[in-house]
Amino acid sequence: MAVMFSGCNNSKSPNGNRGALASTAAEKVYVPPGEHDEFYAFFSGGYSGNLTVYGLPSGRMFKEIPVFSQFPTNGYGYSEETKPMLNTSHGFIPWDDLHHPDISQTNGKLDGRWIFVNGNNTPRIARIDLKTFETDEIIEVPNSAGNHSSSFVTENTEYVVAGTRFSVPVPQKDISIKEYKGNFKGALSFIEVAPETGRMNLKFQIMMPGFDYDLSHPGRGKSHGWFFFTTYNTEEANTLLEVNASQNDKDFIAAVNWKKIEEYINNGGGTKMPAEYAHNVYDHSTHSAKSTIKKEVLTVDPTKVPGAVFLLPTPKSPHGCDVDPTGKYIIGNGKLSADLTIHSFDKMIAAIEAEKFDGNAYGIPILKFEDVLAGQVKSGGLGPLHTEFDGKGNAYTTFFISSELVKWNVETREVIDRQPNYYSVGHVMIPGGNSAAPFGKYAVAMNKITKDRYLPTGPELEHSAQLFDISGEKMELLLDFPTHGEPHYAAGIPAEILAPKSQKIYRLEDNKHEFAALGGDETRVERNGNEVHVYMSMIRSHFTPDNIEGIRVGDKVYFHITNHEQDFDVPHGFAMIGANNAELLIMPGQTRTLVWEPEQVGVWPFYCTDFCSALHQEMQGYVRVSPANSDIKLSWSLGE
Ligand SMILES: [Cu+2]
Repeated sequence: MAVMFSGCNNSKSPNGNRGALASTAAEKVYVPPGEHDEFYAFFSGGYSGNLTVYGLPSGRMFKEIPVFSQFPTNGYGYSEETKPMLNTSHGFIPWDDLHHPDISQTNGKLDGRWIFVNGNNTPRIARIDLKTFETDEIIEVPNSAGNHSSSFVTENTEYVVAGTRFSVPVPQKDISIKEYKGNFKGALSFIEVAPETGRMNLKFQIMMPGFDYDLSHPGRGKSHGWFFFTTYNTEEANTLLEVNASQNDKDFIAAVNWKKIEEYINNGGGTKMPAEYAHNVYDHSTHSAKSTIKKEVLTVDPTKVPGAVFLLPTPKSPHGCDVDPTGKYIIGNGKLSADLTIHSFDKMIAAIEAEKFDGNAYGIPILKFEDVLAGQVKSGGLGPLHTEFDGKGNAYTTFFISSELVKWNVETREVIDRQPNYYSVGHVMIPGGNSAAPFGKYAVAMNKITKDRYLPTGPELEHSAQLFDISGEKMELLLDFPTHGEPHYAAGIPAEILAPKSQKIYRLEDNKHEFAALGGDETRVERNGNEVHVYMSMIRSHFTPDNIEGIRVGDKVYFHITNHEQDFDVPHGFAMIGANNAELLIMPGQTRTLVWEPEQVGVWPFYCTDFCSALHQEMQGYVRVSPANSDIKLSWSLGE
């Protein structure tokens, strides 16, 4: 234990084993040149706002997918086509704090169509297409703040949820923060997902008491139709929360029968209220996003739907809320508790049917702890946070304070094994972890503190993921690798499900972008007042047109650029000197638009930023910028 706490001093032999054992571990993670990993792993990028894609077991990072943050690497959030993705009711928000990725499911199994992630800060849920690995849709969540207990999906991806961490006045108003208690509300939002297209729609919000809603997981199997949310601050304190929100010995897991609420709504229940929230959708045929502001949301008062919401007392300030693959057990990890609490779904239903309640909170029935408890794990660890499952009857729980991963049996609650983490582990991920069918070969621990695990890089270190082989009785540490931002949870899926359907190009004949230049004869430059539209094409190794004259200071120049390549992995870039937004990286068959507002007279070059052929350096052109009052005619060259 001492080693785990002293973190900074054990650089010589942190895992104690060298020689034969270490080389066995190395072989298990070694993916030879040209061969592929067995799993994709999607890591939340935390405050980077983005999602990162890794291979397991190698720990190699393949891609960073921009979601909530502007991304200069490819111009996401800078190009005219992608700017609408970052629109919100607060205006353009070019960053967020991305937390929990979850892969779509069919019949409780990962289907690999989409991955959902939440923006924790400015409440949003995004859907990423797993054919293109691009963000297709972002929906803002009204009446919420700190969208934390998200974005988990039900077993047929009927819904993705967004539970608010911070309760707020609903509707927002100017009131004293001291009036928190009883006046603030916690919205649990159910966003329906269209089965064919994945298109999201905020179907309803349950207006819960003003607790903090921390994490959530869907029921499955017999508990399908229910959703479970951990709460803290059931004290409804509004100051010094580290003391005042730890007064109650038990907080709650809120059990929500969403099928019952759905039925209530489908029969005309619920109250429509005004709300402003953005819904941003990217269209792969026009290669462009549109942002729409919605004006209304359907809210549900849980006390008006008998049998829909119950509170399960759970010690002590619970964080993780995890449902085992069978759907029988709901595990609440009390972050101030040494023991894990396992609730039984069957016992919960029996207690509800017998109406054995222990009072209520704002009209929501509270069940008795003993009536719903299946058992506890007396682990001796400190600060349990999250639990995942291997599909073979075992659970794996992270302990933040004692920095360890503990394996235990779900039925007997006996501890089987424990492995130290370096250091302060948060989430753990087993591929398929939030599903009825996990792939229990590897577990990845996501550590908050890295200290001496890598070469020092100044005060800032990337966080650390630790890969364990969990195929045997004992866990075996195989590999450390850095992760970008602050990872909160990850989602893994066998490569054989995703790789075969990964898209290689965008077909030019499907390009319906309104400013695309699809044939050489469509390339041109047009002036409309002080707006100049350049319809440009690119193919190895030239731009058409290349030399443009007749641009004036004060013009707004739109470069609409279509990449004519139809070959896998041949993007071209576009960079304009003095452009104060970004460069663009344009995929084969795609159209992207960069706005440039020239401020200085002169002849200014542009060029391709992505080395694309032996003559990549020759892929360039000029724009001549004349004074604002110049009468030089607009002209350009097409290679003649
Ligand atoms: Cu190029």
